[in-house]
Amino acid sequence: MPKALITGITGQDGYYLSKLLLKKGYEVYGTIRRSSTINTARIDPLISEYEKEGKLNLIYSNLLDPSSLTNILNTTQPDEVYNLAAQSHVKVSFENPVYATETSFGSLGLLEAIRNSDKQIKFYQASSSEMFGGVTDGMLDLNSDFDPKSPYAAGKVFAHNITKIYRESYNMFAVNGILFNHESPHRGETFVTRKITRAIGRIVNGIQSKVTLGNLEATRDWGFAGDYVEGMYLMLQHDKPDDWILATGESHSIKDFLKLAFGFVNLNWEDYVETSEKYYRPNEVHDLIGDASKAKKELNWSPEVSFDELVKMMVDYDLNLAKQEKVLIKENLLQPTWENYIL
Ligand code: NAP
Ligand code: G4F
Repeated sequence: MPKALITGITGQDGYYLSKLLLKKGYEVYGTIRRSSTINTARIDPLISEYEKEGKLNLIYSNLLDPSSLTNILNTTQPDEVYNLAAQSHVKVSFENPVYATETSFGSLGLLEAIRNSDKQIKFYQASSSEMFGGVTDGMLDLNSDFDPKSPYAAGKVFAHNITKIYRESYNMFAVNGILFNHESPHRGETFVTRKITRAIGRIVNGIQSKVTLGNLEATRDWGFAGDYVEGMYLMLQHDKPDDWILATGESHSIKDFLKLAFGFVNLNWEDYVETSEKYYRPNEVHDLIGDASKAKKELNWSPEVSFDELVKMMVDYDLNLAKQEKVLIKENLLQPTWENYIL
């Protein structure tokens, strides 16, 4: 039975990837961070299903603590390591720049731990389209230059480069997946797509009246996270290590997203959306669109879920969630604090 170690298993991609690998029969080890409240909500259904039989195992660790990484590799001896851990919010990376970049620098500690324990372990690094800094001419591909525009992106460029350096220097199976934005009902609630669909659910259920956003003109190449983790897995099954882009090749503005999402509940987005400087970034990545033709050709990967299907999936999920919240609010079991939330 193959063994995989996933850093950042409690995040959006950690949920979809662990689900995929568990279904494939892997024994999965995931790193979690100690926090004052329990942070395993996304993977709780997987814990119930797989933990008892020892298929899913959670271990405390932090990418900022290399000793924890060495210990985990020695005790679990995985065949594959998926390094998904990051402070992944671009705007927050301007507010906590050292923490955000140091976490990406932590990838080096993990690569070193692999090099010193077992160089046969395959390593996946979660690289990001943010490294390109935006479109200058046509679609972004593997020949496009990196021009990071945030501490987050600068940290990711470091992790990307060091992964390639370890591949070339030590003959390690280390790959970079440069993924464009991917979303889902399990997307963090402070990313723009989920912030919008959460607000729609609450507006329809009468527990929120408006949503305040930042730059509505930016465009993104949005795909479905469930499709993208399949690509991560395929990269580690390829016969040789390399770098690949995963993207849909389509881009839409925040306004397009708003129009479509509010349209699904027959509301006009302009009646519910405000903008505030608070959500603007010191430096913006205006437009992103990616060319995933190499992944299609070499990995036989292509996204299955369309933009419309993705938005509908997120709206439907959040309508249902808000309906449940409404019941809890009525029974005084939940405080309706959402409009004051730091998002
Ligand atoms: P996410 O939902 O924000 O999850 C990030 C995960 O990293 C969480 O499990 C988080 O733990 C963990 N983490 C944060 N700091 C850590 C640290 N210092 N040590 C150990 N774990 C830490 O992100 P995601 O959307 O799943 O993305 C997964 C990876 O892909 C990230 O590296 C992200 O930068 C990259 N990426 C994402 C996208 C996208 O569109 N989603 C696109 C390109 C690249 P807690 O739950 O405790 O916070
Ligand atoms: O949803 P976002 O915060 O995602 P962003 O910055 O594109 O980053 C995500 O995708 C990257 C891949 O390209 C990942 F590497 C990264 O980890 C993360 O998953 O913002 C998207 C756009 C931005 O242009 C932002 O300025 O939406 C704009 N926006 C407008 N109003 C907003 C808001 N973003 C957020 N988070 N919140 C707003 O209120």
